[in-house]
Amino acid sequence: MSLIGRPPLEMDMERTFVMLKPSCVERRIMGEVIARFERKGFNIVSMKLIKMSRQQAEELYSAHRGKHFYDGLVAAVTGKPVLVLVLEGRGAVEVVRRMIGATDPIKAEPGTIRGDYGSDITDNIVHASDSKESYEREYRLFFSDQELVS
Ligand code: FUP
Repeated sequence: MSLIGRPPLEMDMERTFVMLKPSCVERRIMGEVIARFERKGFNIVSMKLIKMSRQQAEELYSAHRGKHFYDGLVAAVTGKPVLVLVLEGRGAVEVVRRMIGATDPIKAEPGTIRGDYGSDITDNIVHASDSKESYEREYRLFFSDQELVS
């Protein structure tokens, strides 16, 4: 993948992609979740409320194609308002993954976002990239480089 033309990040800085799922929007807890990321010191580099297309949902979760929960997962995020964000900060990918907690909110530690707000495994409040490679693939489904504000 070419990084030519993209301004370099400051040393140590890393970006990650986050999606606040439909229930997070419906329950009006977006602000609380965003506040946690801000308090931790992450910069919001871009953010928008969208209705995800089926194609975007299928691409976002393409690693799970063929699994028993794939169709339900895609349906759960398609055509409903979700908030997509790019966050920036030291160790963003790993730190945000630790902040959101285990995939199943029932197993997620209290103090994590899923542990504090979730109960359903599919509707688990928030998605975040699980690696730098996932970030590079995922943010492009929703943002152009021009939309990332340093
Ligand atoms: P995570 O990276 O923590 O979101 O977890 P996974 O990549 O394993 O799962 C992706 C999505 O599939 C999550 F939204 C949870 C959902 N999922 C189910 O609905 N059922 C399962 O059995 C496993 C995952």
